[in-house]
Order: sequence, then C-alpha cells, then structure tokens
Amino acid sequence: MIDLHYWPTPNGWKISIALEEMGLAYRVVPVNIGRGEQFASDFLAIAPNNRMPAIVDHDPPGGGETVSVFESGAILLYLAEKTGRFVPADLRGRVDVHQWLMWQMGGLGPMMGQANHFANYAPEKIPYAIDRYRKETVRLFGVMERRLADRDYLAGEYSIADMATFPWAKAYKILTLDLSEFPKVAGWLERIHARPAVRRGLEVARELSKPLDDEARTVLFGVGEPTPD
Ligand SMILES: N[C@@H](CCC(=O)N[C@@H](CS)C(=O)NCC(=O)O)C(=O)O
Repeated sequence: MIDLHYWPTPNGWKISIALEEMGLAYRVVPVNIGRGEQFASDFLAIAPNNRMPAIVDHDPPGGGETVSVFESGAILLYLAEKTGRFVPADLRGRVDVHQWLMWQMGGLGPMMGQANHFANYAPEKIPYAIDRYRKETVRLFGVMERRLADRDYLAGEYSIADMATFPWAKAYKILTLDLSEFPKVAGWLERIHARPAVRRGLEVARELSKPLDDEARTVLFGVGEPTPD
C-alpha cells in the first residue's frame, strides 16, 4: 500500500494519474495547502520542502523499511522503477523520458506556476513579470509543439514524462494561451485526456478543490509560515 500525500493541483495530479495508470493500491492523505498542513512536522519528516505531493511506500521493492519520496519527478521515477512501466528499458528510450521529465520539472511547471501567480494572484500587477513568465510559457509550448511534430508522445511511447507534463499543459486556459497555435499539443492533450486512468487520476479528491480564499492566499503567498501543530 502507498500513502499519497496529496491535494488536487497539477503537481498532485501527476501522481494520482501515475498510480491509476500503474494500477497500484494507494490511499489518499489530504494535505490542505491552503490551511498550512504542508508545514506540519509529520509531513515535513517525509517532505522537507513543505510541498506536496509525497508518497510513503509500505511495500517497497525488495522489502525492508518503508520508502518515502518527495518531489513529483522523483516520485514518478520511483513508481516507474517499482512497476517496470512507463519508462523504456533501453538506454536511448530511457534518456528520452528522463530529459523530457526534467524539462517539465525545471521548465514548464515552474514557468507556468509563476505565470499564473503574476497574472492571477499577485497583489500588484507587474507587467514585466506577467510578460516574462507568459512569454516563457509560450516558448515552452512551442518547444512541445515541435517535439510532437513527428511523434504521439514526448518520448515516443506514452511515459511518465507525459504524465508529468499533461496536468500543467492542460491548464493553458488560465493563461489565455491560444491552443490553435499549437495543434500538435492540442492533439496530444486530447489523446492523454481520453485515457480512462488519466480521467480517474484527475477525479481523485476533486471535492477538496476550492477557489483560494483569503486565508489560503496568506498561507501560500504571504510572509511567515503558519505552524498548525
Ligand atoms: N517541485 C515540486 C513542486 C510541488 C509544489 O509546488 N506543490 C504545491 C502545490 S501544486 C504546494 O505544495 N504548495 C504549497 C505551498 O506553496 O506552500 C514537485 O514537483 O513536487
């Protein structure tokens, strides 16, 4: 059994989708990031960066003590290694998955996150910041468009790189990106969205998702760290 420390956001969906795709048994442990539960000491013991998702595997490969993993990219690699699925066995295929997974982790996710923050949440409208992260997001969509010109998935076969990228890319609307400029990305989004496991992953704890209220904005964007325990 795997404990999934989770809240329904793009980084959380990466892992709920992967667990569904891999058919692994898991139970959801909600981390209400709008109420500061990411700063609780028992959560920090497994996720010292005070961000979800994180997992605890009570049945790790080879047995022995539980394994805990934080950072969504590391979790995806762990789950792929555990199941032997969604990363090819051959060197070149593996390298392709790794580089596109890192591209998402270091590029698309952080840039879209900042673009969304400055466009939709920052208390002041800072045109330079809004523009800077939006342009970077558009550039990254262009990179994806070219990559998908002659293949159905980022690393050829459907892989954890797609599972990492899809929940962010599907949020293009919050940045008012025009998807008609990226037809290959649009097709790729449709193909992934049609997968039953992806649909199930996006439904996990959906009822917890709420628009950010004042308290959540203070916890997530304010100064200082609340300590719930
Ligand atoms: N690089 C991390 C990012 C995780 C992340 O940013 N999670 C957000 C929600 S999507 C979070 O937990 N935020 C809590 C906070 O900002 O305090 C990963 O990929 O796991």
